[in-house]
Amino acid sequence: MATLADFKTSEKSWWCPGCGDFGVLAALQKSLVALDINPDELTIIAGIGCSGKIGNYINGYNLHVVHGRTLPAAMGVKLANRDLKVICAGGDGDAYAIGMGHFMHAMRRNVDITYLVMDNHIYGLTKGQYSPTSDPGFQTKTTPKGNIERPVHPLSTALAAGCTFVAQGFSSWQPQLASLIQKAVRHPGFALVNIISPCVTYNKINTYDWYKTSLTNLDTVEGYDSQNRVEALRVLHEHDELVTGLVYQDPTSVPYEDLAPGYSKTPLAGQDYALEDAVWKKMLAGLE
Ligand SMILES: Cc1ncc(C[n+]2csc(CCOP(=O)(O)OP(=O)(O)O)c2C)c(N)n1
Ligand code: SF4
Ligand SMILES: [Mg+2]
Repeated sequence: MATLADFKTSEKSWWCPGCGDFGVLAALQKSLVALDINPDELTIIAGIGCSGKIGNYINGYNLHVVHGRTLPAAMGVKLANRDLKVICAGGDGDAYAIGMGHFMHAMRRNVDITYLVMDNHIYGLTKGQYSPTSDPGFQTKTTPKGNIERPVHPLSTALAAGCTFVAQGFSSWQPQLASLIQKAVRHPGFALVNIISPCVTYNKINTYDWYKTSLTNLDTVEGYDSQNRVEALRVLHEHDELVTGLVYQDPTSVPYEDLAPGYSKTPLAGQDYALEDAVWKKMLAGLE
């Protein structure tokens, strides 16, 4: 069984002291141990951003892809080798701005991958521009007079798009976040965990203290039914998405891989594709 040390790398951290991304990394590493996954069974597909550096700090296969393109890469990896645990990680810009088109289609396709979005309501890597989740009125380098746009609501958007697992964690609340990540990885289908991960350098409004007083923990909401999509939408609306916990899980979810006609149970990556000479010649003849 792998230990915490097996998931660490010798890479020196690039993140600012106090960045919420440290909490995401810690919860993910703890979860991998609890899930009894080995580093050689794990693929992290990371986006571009401060958040995307997370792949460098976790021992496993790591693809650091073009900005906004974690999901197509992840679906390709999962379909080529369904034995791998595929976890995507990136920022709110990577997911909900440049990557939004992929996000919508990945959810309805329901390939068995986990998506951790490290949401700090800002573009951190490029030094503080507003993002799709920035609050109205938020002043940044690109919105010096305050943000005049309405924010994307990732959780409601996910529910509307047919996502079969929707959760939100907070990087400071480690036990709940680790538990959500484990549930997401176990879920058979596409699982979104939006993680509030404060940027201490460029976002002085949505701070740790601000979240601690603004968030409602769904685990403490009596009678909350995480299998009821309509109720989930209502509660998200009521709290302006400032909740943590399991928002929704479809207990009947069947992943894309199990529905695709003719798709093999044996990982494609492990199959022998050597063609017999006669078959090859017949194929060539068919092209003439
Ligand atoms: C195609 C492309 N467009 C723009 C950029 C510049 N860029 C790099 S990271 C980034 C946004 C980062 O914000 P986010 O995804 O929220 O990650 P964070 O740094 O906040 O973790 C942008 C616009 C890029 N690298 N590639
Ligand atoms: S700029 Fe913000 S998001 Fe990036 S490492 Fe620093 S605190 Fe974290
Ligand atoms: Mg960001």
